[in-house]
Amino acid sequence: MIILYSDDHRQQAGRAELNDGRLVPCHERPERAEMVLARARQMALGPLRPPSLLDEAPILRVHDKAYVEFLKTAWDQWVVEHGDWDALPLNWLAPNMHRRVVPESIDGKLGYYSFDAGTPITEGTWRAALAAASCAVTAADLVSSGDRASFALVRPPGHHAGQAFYGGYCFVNNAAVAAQRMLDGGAERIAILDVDYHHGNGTQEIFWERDDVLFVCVHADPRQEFPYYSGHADERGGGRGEGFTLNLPLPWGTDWPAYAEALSIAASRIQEFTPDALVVSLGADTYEGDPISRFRLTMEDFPRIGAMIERIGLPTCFVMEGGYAVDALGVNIVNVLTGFEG
Ligand code: Q9C
Ligand code: ZN
Repeated sequence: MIILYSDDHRQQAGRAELNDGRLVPCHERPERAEMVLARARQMALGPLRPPSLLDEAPILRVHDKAYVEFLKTAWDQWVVEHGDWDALPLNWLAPNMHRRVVPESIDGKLGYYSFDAGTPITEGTWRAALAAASCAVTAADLVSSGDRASFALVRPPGHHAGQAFYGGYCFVNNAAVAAQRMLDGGAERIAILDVDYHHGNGTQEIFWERDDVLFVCVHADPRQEFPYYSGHADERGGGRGEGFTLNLPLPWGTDWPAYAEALSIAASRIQEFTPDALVVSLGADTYEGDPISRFRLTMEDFPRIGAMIERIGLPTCFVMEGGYAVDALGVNIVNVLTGFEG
C-alpha cells in the first residue's frame, strides 16, 4: 500500500505535557513517526509519497473557520504575551460560564479551544498539523480512486480534535478530514473504525448528527480513562445521526480475547452499514507496553487486528493516531498493516 508521509511532522515537538502532576517530556514526539517509517521501510510495506498539496480547504470541511484561524495564529500571539516557550492552557470553562464571547487574551483563547494540558502549541504546530491532514487527504484520494488500501503515516494525531477544540495531543482531526474528503469526492457512506486505546471524542463530536458517516470506536472505558467525559456505551449519535455512533468501551486490563470480541461486533456493524470505504484511526496504544495505557495486547495481536479489518472487505484508508511505547511502535503499527495485506 502507498504510504503518505511528510517530514513536516517534526515541526510539532513540544517540550512538556502536564501528567500526574508534573511537567514531563511529551509522549507524542517526532521519534514516533521515525520509528514507524523505519519499520515500514524495513518491511517493504510500500512506496512513500508526500501529500499532493498543502491546502486548508479540506480541513475547513470538518473544523470551524474561527478555530482554524486560532490554530494558525495562537503561537504568534502567545510569544507576544508570554515569550518563546510552549503554549499550554491553564484555565477552562466551568458550567454556566460564557462561551459566547471568544476571549482576546491568549490564555483565554487557549482554554476556550482546548480540553487538556497535555497538548502544547509550538511554533511549528500548524505546519505539522496541516501536513498531517494533507497526508490523510491524499491517502483518502488514493482509496477513492481505486486503491485497496493506503496509510497516512502522520503525527500529530487527530481523533481527539473536534470541530472547534483541540486536546489529547490532537489539533486537526486527520481521520475526519479523510472521511469527509471521500464523501466530497462522491462516496455516499463512509465508516470510521477507531482502534486507538482512547475514545475518539473529536471524531464522535464531528459526525454526531450525521447518518452518512458511521463512527465505531473500541476503547478504554471513559469511567477509568482519558478523555473521561465521552465514549460511554449509551452514546449512539443524535438527530438523524442516532444509531450511527457505536461505542464499545472495555475495562483496564483488556487482552486479546475480549478485544477481539469487541472488534468483531465493530466489524459486523460496519458491514451492516454498507459503506463505500473505511477509514481506520490506527493507534497502537492498546499495546501492553504502552507507558500511559492499560490494555494488554501483545505484539502478536496487531497482525490479527489487521486481518480482522481486512475481512470487513472494504477499501481502507489507515490514519495513524496514538501509541507511546516508542521502541515498539514501528513494529506494532506495521504489524497491523502487514496483517491486513495477509
Ligand atoms: N495519565 C492519543 O492517543 N493524557 N492521545 C493521558 C495519562 C492524554 C492520547 C494522561 C492522552 C492522549 C491520540
Ligand atoms: Zn490514544
